[in-house]
Amino acid sequence: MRNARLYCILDLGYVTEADASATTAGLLAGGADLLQLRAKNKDHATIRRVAEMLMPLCRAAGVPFILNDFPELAAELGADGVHIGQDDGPLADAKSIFQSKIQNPKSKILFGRSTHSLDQARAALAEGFDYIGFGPLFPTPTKAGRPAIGLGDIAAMEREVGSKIPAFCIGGIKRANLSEALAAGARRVVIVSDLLTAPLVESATRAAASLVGEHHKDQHD
Ligand code: TZP
Ligand code: MG
Repeated sequence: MRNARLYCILDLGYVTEADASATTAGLLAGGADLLQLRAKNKDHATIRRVAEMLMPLCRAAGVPFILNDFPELAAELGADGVHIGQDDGPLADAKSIFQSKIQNPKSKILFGRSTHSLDQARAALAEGFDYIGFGPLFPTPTKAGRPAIGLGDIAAMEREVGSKIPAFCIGGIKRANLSEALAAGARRVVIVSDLLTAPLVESATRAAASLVGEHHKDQHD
């Protein structure tokens, strides 16, 4: 997690249940460092079924499996983490929901928070989240209605928050504009639709992973 650069999301808005395993295999083979299942407007039975297909792939690849939105279900499934948004309540509530359902107590579960401003990023750090998402940097159809925040606050966010916990820039990032985000100071990114809609998911992911990795080498950190 500490060295994670590329966070990929299997979003059922882009990928059918039938394609979920093959697409996830492509993301993992291409170099995803974290994998989230995001399934807006899907019932728990569907989410559970898909998670149970993806988790063994993630385990085999040594990549943490994070569930979006549902701490209770994440605990029941034995996920490695849960990601919640600004409207999903405090971290303490998510933790206690998780704890009440956990089957096999494990030493470490990751709790991530979506943030949409520098202030929200600071607040998530202060609250004790393990990592944050920061964005959307660019307009994105994946989170329709959420305005882009631009690139101007990335450097300050990285300095204040990203130096303490992993901070993943997100939203409208594509291979084509990734270098802009990196040049603005992003050190870790989430890329969703650009990879999920690529004709060759694995090579698209590998290209994105190598851009983030190369930039890092240049920065000597
Ligand atoms: N949270 C902030 S922007 C976003 C999420 C889930 C969507 C990212 O998807 P894409 O397709 O990479 O813009
Ligand atoms: Mg949510």
